[in-house]
Amino acid sequence: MSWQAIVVRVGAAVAFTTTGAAPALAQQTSPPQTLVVGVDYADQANQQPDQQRVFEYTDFFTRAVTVHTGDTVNFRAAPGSFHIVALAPTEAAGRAAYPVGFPDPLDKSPATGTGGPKIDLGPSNFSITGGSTHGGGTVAQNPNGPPVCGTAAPGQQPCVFKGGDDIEVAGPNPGLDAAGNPAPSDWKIVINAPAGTYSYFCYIHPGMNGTLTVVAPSQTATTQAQIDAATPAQFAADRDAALAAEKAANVPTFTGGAPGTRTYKVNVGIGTDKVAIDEMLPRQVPTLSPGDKVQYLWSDPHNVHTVSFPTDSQQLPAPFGFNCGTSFQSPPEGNAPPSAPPCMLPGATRPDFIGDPGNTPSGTALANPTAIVDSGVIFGTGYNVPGPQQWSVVVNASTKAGAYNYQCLVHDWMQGSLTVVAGASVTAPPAQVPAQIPAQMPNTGGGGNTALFGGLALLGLLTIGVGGLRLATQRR
Ligand SMILES: [Cu+2]
Repeated sequence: MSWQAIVVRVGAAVAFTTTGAAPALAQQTSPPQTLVVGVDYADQANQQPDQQRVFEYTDFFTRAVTVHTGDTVNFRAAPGSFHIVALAPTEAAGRAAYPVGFPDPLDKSPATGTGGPKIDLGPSNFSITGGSTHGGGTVAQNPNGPPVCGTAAPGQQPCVFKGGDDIEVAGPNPGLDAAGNPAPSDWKIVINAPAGTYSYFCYIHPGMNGTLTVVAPSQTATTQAQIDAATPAQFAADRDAALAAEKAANVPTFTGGAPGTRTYKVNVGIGTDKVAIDEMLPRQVPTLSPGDKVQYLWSDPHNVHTVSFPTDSQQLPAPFGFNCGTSFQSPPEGNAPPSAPPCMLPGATRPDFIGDPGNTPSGTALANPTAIVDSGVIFGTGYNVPGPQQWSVVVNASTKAGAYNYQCLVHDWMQGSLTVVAGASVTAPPAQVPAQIPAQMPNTGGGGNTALFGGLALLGLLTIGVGGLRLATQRR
């Protein structure tokens, strides 16, 4: 699995508090300065797709900066990361004006996997210039980036944030160099806003945000030295909280009694306030007997995932594609040209780009290890799109014995497995099954406004539908 693929398909987490750098030296009339604010963080020790685990730091380093009118903020994406940074009066106002996803207005038939609405992808998956709290602005069609302003691309000037009700959205800015290798990637925006308090945040990771304060020339602004000094401790705190949450969730839990009456719980990713942990937790479910159930929980509020059997099948759909009504059409892989035009709903004038609606209702019995069984894309609670944030499979007398391997279509490295044995009375290995552990997830602490998202994928895929471009991301 390449980092490039990760980038395309990753999402992240949340940041609420504004514990940024402390005030700095006073300068009466300072020349305009540029402050570099980190977006995500490179943490190779915990970004290991080959071991089915990736921490996405859904955090800004730091979470608060104070500037003067005329200063520039350079949002520097960590190598391999994928976020969509925006400035707005508040994150909530930004989300209200430009949702990431919303129930399909063209097709009211339910998604097969969740039974809930099919989910369209919104404008905030792209660059928006001149936007506002009541919409409008120029929405680019650049699903794979780069942003339309503020990057090192030839001819680009910095973007400009005017304050008031202005909303400016970078669009996808993956942490890749021109050759597609992981590298820091800058997005610069001039702050031409009057004194006041504003928000910077990531659209695809609800709750990943920080506070931008614009002050009068006579007041002090944050210095780069302050940001740089505060960053290591902030990263360490984020990482340690995520490691603890991962450890706590990496334990098989079930309710029920004897084998054949159990419901096992699996987290399809979890989140802390500042990290999206893109991992199936636990990765392996103890042996299942007829009558047992596996309940998958979308426990990370700020990410998007699927549960899709079997792993690495060419028959699995892309996580985002075209809604044909009764079927779902994946966009072309990689940079391949479309083999056919996107399907259209009856009477529609444009393709309907949605999350994979899945092919298997929750509660369906597994048949055999090679059958395509797909939950479809499910958004965490932070996106404010309809759930439910869970889906399940069961084992019955007709389920073939064997190993059942599954993955997330958005984050290919997120993989897990179940083992099914035939017959009704099989004793699960006691060592692996600590009695009736309550299936409590670590509290992600964010409340309704903090969702972790596996948003990367969303963006990259979305793009495909609209613009025809796509990051070079192959499902393996
Ligand atoms: Cu995922």
